[in-house]
Amino acid sequence: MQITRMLGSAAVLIAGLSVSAQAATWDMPTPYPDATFHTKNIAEFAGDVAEATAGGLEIKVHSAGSLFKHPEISKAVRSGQVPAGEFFLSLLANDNPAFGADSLPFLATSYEEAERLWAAQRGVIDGLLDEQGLMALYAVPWPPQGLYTTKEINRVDDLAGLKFRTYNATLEQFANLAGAAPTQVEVPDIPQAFSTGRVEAMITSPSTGVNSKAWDFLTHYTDIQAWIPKNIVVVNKRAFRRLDEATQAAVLEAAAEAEARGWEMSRAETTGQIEVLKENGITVSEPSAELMEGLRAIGAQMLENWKGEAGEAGATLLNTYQQ
Ligand code: PCA
Repeated sequence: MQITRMLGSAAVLIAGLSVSAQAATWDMPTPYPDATFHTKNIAEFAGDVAEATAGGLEIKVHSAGSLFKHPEISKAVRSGQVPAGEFFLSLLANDNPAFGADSLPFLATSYEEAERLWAAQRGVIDGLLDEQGLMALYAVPWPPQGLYTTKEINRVDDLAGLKFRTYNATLEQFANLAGAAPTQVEVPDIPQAFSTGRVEAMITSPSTGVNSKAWDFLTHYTDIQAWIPKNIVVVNKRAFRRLDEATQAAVLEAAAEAEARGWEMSRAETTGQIEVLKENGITVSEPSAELMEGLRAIGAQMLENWKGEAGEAGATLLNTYQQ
C-alpha cells in the first residue's frame, strides 16, 4: 500500500517534470525601447520560435534595459542568469578589440562593406564568444552613424568643448580626439540628458534620433555616415544544449531569418528615418569636405591604435576584410 502510493506519486512527479521540460520559457533582456527596429525584429524572432516549436519555447523579451542594464546583459548571459540576450557588440571591445571593429570610424561605411566586415568578424568573434560560454545567434547593423548638434558643424574645430553623448569606449575616444567632452548615456536616457544639459551633441543613427525625438532638443543632422555598428543576439551555450534537437534547429532557423530581415529593416530605416528628421524640422545636410577630412584623420589614427591593440585576431580580421 505504502509502496504503491509512493510509486504513484513518483509517476505524477515524473509526468510533471516531462511537461515542464517540454515547454520552456526564456527571459531575454535587451537594451533598447520597444519602438526600436532591433527590438521589433527580436519580437518577431520570438514569435517565430514559439510558432515553430508549437509553444515549446517561449522567449520573453525584456526591453529597454528593464531586466538587466545594458552593460550587464552580456555578463548575465555568460553566467547563465538568463539564457539569451541582446547588446551592442562593440561593448565587448574591452574583452578583445575584435569585437569593436564595426565601431571604427570610416572602416566600413556602406551596407556592402558592413556585410563584408561582419563576414570577416564572424569567425573571430565566434571563437572568442565560445571561450565565454556564449554562442552568437545573429547580428544586425544600425544605420550609418551621423552627427547631431544644436548648430551647423563645418569643421572638427566646431566640435571643440561640446558635451558629447557617447555609447562605447571607441566613440568616447573619437569624441576626445575631436576635442569634445564625452559622457556615456544609454538610449532610453537620451532625451533627459539633453533636456537637462548634460549633453548637447551626439553621433548615432537616424533611427535612434527619431526614436528619441531629437527635434525636441537639437536642430542639425550632418550625414557623415561614419560607421555601421551592430547589435548581437547571443545564447548561453549550456542553456542552448538543454533544448532538444528540434527546438535547437527551430531557434537557429528563426535566427537566420531574423538576421536577413534585420539587415533589410536597417537599410529601409536609413532613408526613411532621415526623412522623418527633416519632416520634424531638423536641418539635414551633407558634410563639408573640410569636416570629413578632419574626421577621417581621427579615424585613421584610431585604426592605427586599434591595430596595435588587436594583435593577431585583429590582423586576421582586417586581412580577411580587406581581401
Ligand atoms: N543607436 C544606438 C547604438 C547605435 C545607434 O544607432 C545608440 O545610440 O546607443
